[in-house]
Amino acid sequence: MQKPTLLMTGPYPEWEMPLLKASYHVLKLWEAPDKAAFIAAHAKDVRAIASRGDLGAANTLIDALPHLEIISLFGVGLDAVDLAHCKAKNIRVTITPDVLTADVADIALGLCLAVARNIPQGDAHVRSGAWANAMLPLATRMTGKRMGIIGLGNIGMAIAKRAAAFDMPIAYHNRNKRNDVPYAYCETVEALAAQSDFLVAVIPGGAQTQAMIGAAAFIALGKEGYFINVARGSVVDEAALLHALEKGVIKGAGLDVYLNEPKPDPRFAKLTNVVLQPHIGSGTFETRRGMGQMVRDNLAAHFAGKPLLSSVV
Ligand code: 8YV
Repeated sequence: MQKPTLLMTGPYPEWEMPLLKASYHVLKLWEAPDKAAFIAAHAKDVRAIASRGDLGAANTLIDALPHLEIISLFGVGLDAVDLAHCKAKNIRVTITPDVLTADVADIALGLCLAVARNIPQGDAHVRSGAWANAMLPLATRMTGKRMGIIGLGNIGMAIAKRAAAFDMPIAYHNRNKRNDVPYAYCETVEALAAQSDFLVAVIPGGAQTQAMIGAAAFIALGKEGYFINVARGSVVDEAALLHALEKGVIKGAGLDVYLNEPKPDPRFAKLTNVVLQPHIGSGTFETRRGMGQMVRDNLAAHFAGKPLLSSVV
């Protein structure tokens, strides 16, 4: 039987490639020098897209593929796929939930600690030999400080669980109050910021959350507060964040995501009160193996006519 043609929009971990190639005729869009010509040449064959949460699939790509049946995303972010468009065209969409929850929560807490305790500065201090001449300035305690979580979904809950181990009182903001958690609910991001020392964003990106964390939230968080983002760059008004960091409106930030990835605004790199990571919240061998498996399992289920494991459309 002929293998179905699978279009990949960007690289996966290399161990995934032989596994995918065993079942599919794999096309690598990102390696094509002329993407439009590549798509036009293969459009009729493509039955599936394997993409990533951060890359998604544009409607122009979807519309160019007349026999597209399924988009399988390596990640949980849905902001880069137009679900209504997929639904209207009867194209299934799958994600990789749960497997990445713990790692994204871990990196959120890691960023809190790294920025408050000046871990990168301490590392540089030892490496450079500066320690022989001077002590590192004192840092800020994290234990017992107030944790504010914007987006109390699965990852938000995992962050809360970890924050509880640091004796942090926990509050959150969601579109709706949850009745199944003991944490304090704030109706607005600004109200949550006003009662947080660490304000962590973990809400989905997309039109509904576009720039929802802005200047007023940073003023409310205040000059002793830290902002952490493991969600999407789009959920923050990035100009307001840069201003808040440059002017000391807030104390610091730990960021895994940016508006322009992989080339974030160069002003971030000039700041000494930020810890920056290259969108690696889910970036462990363990999690990425689980994500790859889930992409393949969803695709295999689709082509076997079985129920999908984790479809959103
Ligand atoms: C991944 C993500 O980093 O889940 C998401 O939506 O952004 C991340 O887990 C990305 O999709 C893989 O590169």
